[in-house]
Amino acid sequence: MTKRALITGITGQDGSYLAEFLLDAGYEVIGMVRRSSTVTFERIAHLQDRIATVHGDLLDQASLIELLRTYEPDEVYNLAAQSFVQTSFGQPVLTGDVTALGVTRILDAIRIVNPAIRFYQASSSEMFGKVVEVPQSETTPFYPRSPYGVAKVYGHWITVNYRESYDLFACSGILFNHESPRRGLEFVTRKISNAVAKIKLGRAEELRLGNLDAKRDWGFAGDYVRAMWKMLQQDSPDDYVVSTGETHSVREFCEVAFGHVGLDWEQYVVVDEAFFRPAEVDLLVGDSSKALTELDWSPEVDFEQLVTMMVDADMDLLSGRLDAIG
Ligand code: NAP
Ligand code: G4F
Repeated sequence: MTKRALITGITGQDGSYLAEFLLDAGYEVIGMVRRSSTVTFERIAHLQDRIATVHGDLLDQASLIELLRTYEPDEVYNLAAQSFVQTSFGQPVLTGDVTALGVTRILDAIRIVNPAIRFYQASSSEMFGKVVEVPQSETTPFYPRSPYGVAKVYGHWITVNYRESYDLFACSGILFNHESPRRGLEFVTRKISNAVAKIKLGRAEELRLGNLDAKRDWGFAGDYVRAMWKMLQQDSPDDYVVSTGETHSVREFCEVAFGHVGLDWEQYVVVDEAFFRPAEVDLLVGDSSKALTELDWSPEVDFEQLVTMMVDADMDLLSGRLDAIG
């Protein structure tokens, strides 16, 4: 029997990689998209004839119930969110409504329509925030440092609560930062790779960044969607940290990215207060040994490969060698 998956957030970075992965695994893929005045399908344009896109919104409970009734998915991957930390400081209520309460809306829709549906929640290492131990694992207490982080803590615990209250097969994947050539341009990695390509091609002269000392455990999004799927194939639902176990600063990311095209980052990067946050997450590094042992998951792309992949892709895109990041 062909399995059917519903992905919320299919137009995002992870949604596009997960859709590719599930299609290759023989799934029928339904992607939930929200109404917008322009088309936001750039990342899934190459999949359009293989997936069905249907309208719904995490802010609208009835639309979620209707989608589950109509399409009867076996698995739901909840990737939709207001996912940019900086924006969450300016739009804290919207972030809470989508990124926190949105999880309850979809969990409750599952409880009402079909409690046998398996559910994946996109939780985040941002929940660890001002970390209380290094490295961070499934047992590390949360200390979020942004409205986004606070919203994700709510999403995590409501997932656990619905699992325990209603016996739902609901998993929370605590994923550390994962990047790719499809990453949104506002996130620091893609901001750097894109600026490196522009500077190299003579289309920009400098790159303005915030805190260069922040350290992140950066992996490749294509590796991380495998872990999401594996969680839903287990005998029982659980929560897992997904990470590389290595941490690097924004400064190191700049060094490798500029160095890859023969440039010295210090000549181009300008520190700009506008990109500092009211409260910062200084250091993230994950311990994903549970995912290795129980899911047989480990990352395949390392830090250097990730940075150079992103710079190469932006060089191709900006020199017209690619029409889109597909
Ligand atoms: P992303 O590129 O920002 O994609 C977010 C997706 O959510 C987009 O498809 C967006 O649709 C959709 N969305 C936003 N508001 C919505 C709403 N009200 N109703 C329905 N859809 C809505 O994020 P990502 O990097 O792929 O991340 C996927 C998920 O993993 C997010 O929940 C994120 O918070 C979480 N996460 C990400 C990372 C990471 O490092 N990437 C790490 C840990 C957790 P539009 O295209 O219409 O805007
Ligand atoms: O790339 P970022 O914006 O990602 P951040 O805040 O770590 O959040 C991402 O990862 C989370 C997982 O931990 C996800 F849940 C979340 O959805 C998102 O995908 O910033 C990374 C670091 C921060 O410390 C930031 O202060 O880079 C620092 N930074 C320095 N200059 C900058 C900049 N970040 C951005 N976006 N832009 C800058 O100019």
